[in-house]
Amino acid sequence: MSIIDSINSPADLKELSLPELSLLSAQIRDIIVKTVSKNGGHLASSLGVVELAIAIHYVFNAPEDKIIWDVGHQSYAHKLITGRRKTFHTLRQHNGISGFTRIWESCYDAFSTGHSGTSISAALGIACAKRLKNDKSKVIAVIGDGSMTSGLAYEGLNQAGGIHKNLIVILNDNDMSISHNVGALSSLLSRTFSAKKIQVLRKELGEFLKSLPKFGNDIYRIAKRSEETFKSFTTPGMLFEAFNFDYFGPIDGHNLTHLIKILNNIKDLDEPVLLHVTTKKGKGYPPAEKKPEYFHGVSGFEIESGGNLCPGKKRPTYTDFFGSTMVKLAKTDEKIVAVTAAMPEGTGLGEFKEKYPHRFFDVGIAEQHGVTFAAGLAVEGFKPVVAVYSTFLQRAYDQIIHDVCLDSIHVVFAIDRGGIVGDDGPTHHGAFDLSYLRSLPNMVVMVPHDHNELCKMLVTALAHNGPIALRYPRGAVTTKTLENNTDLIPIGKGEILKQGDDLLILGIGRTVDDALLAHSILLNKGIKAAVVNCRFVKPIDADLICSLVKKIPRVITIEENVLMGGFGSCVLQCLADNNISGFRFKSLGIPDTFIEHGPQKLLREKYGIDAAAIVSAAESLY
Ligand SMILES: Cc1ncc(C[n+]2csc(CCOP(=O)(O)OP(=O)(O)O)c2C)c(N)n1
Repeated sequence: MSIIDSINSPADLKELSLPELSLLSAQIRDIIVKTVSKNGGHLASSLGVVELAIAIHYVFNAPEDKIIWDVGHQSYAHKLITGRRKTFHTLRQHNGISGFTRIWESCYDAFSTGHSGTSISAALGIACAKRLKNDKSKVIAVIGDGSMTSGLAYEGLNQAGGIHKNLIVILNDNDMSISHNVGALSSLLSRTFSAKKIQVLRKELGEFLKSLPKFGNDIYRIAKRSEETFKSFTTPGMLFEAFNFDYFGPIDGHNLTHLIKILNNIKDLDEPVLLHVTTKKGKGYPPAEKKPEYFHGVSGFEIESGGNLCPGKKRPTYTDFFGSTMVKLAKTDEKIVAVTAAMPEGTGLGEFKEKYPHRFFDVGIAEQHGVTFAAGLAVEGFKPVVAVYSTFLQRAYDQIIHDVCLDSIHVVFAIDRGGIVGDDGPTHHGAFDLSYLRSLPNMVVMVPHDHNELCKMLVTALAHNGPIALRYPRGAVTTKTLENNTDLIPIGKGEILKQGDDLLILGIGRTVDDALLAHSILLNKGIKAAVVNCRFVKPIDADLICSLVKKIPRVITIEENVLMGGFGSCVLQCLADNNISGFRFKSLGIPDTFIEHGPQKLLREKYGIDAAAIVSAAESLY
C-alpha cells in the first residue's frame, strides 16, 4: 500500500517520518499529474506547493487552524491530504470536486476562492473573529507572488500590520504569475537570489571598517547595531517589515526539513508574520517545469511527453480573432494601446506584446488599477483596449463608473469569457457583465454573434468616442470563414437574420446560433420564427424590436447572462417604455443562482440556454 492510501486526514500525516513525508510528496505529485492529464486543471501551480501543503498540515492543526489558499488553484495537494483522495478523480468534473477551494466542499477549505488576492483579507477577518471568540487557533494565508501584485493583498497587509494581529502569511514565490510576474515587487523578490552576495558584502564591509585606524572599531559597532536596517534594505523583507510584519526567509519551499522547522518556529509568534518561500512552478514533472506558463491551466495531455491529447490544427477561438485583429489594427493606428491584468496570453495579446512592446501594458493582477490606468492613457489621446475576462472585470466596477463612464472617457473593454466558461465554475463564469455594464450612463455594450462581427465591433469600438464594451465567449468560433470586412457597425442597430410571422426570437451574441438552430427545428414543426441578432444591449435597437413585437406578439429572448437586469429585462423595459403590450414573452438565460462547474454544453442544456430550450419555450407560448 502506498503512503497516500493511508492519508485520510491531516492527522495521519503527523504519524509519518521525514523520509515518508518525502515519499508522500512524490505520490501526491503522481496523482495530480495523472488526474490533471485527464480532467485538465491548474497543474504547474499545484505541483509547486506539494511540500508546502504537506509541511503546513504537518505543523498546524486544520480544520481548527485555518488555511487559506489564495486563488485556490494550487490547492490540489491540500485536497488530497484533507480527505478528498477518493474523490480526487472527479476534479473539475460536473458534480465532482471543485478546482478551487470551497467552504461547502470540505471543513478544511476555510474560505472559497477563485479570484486572486483575497487570502490575506479573509485570513485577517477570520483571525479577528477568533480573537473575539477567545479562540487561540492559527490562521495562515498562502499567497503567490503573482497574487501579491493585487492591491487587495496590500489592503490586508496594511490593516493586519496596523492592528498587530497574529496572522501568518506565506508568500509562495515562484517568480511567475501565469506568465512571468511583472512590476517592482517581482524585481524586489528576485533580489533574494543575491542574498549570498549580500553576506559576502557585509563581511567585507565589516573587515574594512575594523581596519580603519582610530575609529574603525566604533564605526563597526554602530554598523553592527544597524545590522537589521542593513538587512532590511537589501532583502525583500524591507517591504513587509514596513507593514509591521516579522519577515522570515527566503527559504526553499521544496525542503521539507526546513519548512517544518521554520513553521514550528513561527507558529506561536504573537505577531503578524510573513514567511517567504521560494518554489518552482511545475516541480517534479519535467514538461511543466520547462513550460510552466502552458501548464498553468491546461486541458488533458499525454503524460509521457506532456503533449496535447488531440494534436493537429485547433479550431481558432474568439480570443484568437481578437488578438489578431488587435495586431492588424495597431499596425496602422499608433494610438492603439493594450492593457492586460496579468493575462497576456489568455486574452490573446501575446502577438501584440511581441510586436508592439511599448504599446503593451501588463499591470499585474490589478484590474482596478488597469482600468484607471487605461483612463489615464485615454485622456492623453491614446486608444486603450482593456482586454480582460468578464469575471475579473467585476473587480474594477467602481473604476469603470468613476474613472471611465462619468466623463465618458474612450476606453474599449474587450471582455473575454462572457457567459458560461465551463470547468472553472462559479468564480469564473462571466454571468453578470451585461447587467452590470448596461446600467452605466455613457456605456455602449456590444455582443458579437460570431468572430467576423467581433472584428467589426473592435473597429467600431476604436472609432467610437466614449466607454464601449464588446463581450464574447470562451471557446472555438462556430463558422470558419473570415470576412475580410471591417465595416463599422452602426451603434445600437440589430439585424434581422430570418423572417417569420409566428414567433420572434431575439438573440444576443453566441445565442444567436441557438436561435438559428431553433428556427430550423421550429420550421419543421410548422412554426415560422423571425430571428434577430440584436448585437447591442445598450443602446438597444428599440425601433426594430418594437416594430417587430407589434407584428409578432410572441417573443423569446435568449442570452448567456443572468436574467436579472440582463438582455431580456432590457427588452421588456424597452417594450414597456414604448407602451407596447399584448404580447407573450419568455426570457431564457442564467437564472438567479451561481452556476456550478461543468462542461459548457451540459450547463447550457441544464439551464435552458440552447436551441432545445427555445423550442420548448416556443411551444409554451402557444
Ligand atoms: C482577480 C483575478 N485576476 C486574474 C486571475 C487569473 N489568475 C489565476 S492564477 C493567476 C496567477 C497567480 O499567480 P501566483 O499567485 O503567483 O500563483 P502561481 O500560479 O504562480 O502559483 C492569475 C492571473 C484571477 N484568478 N483573479
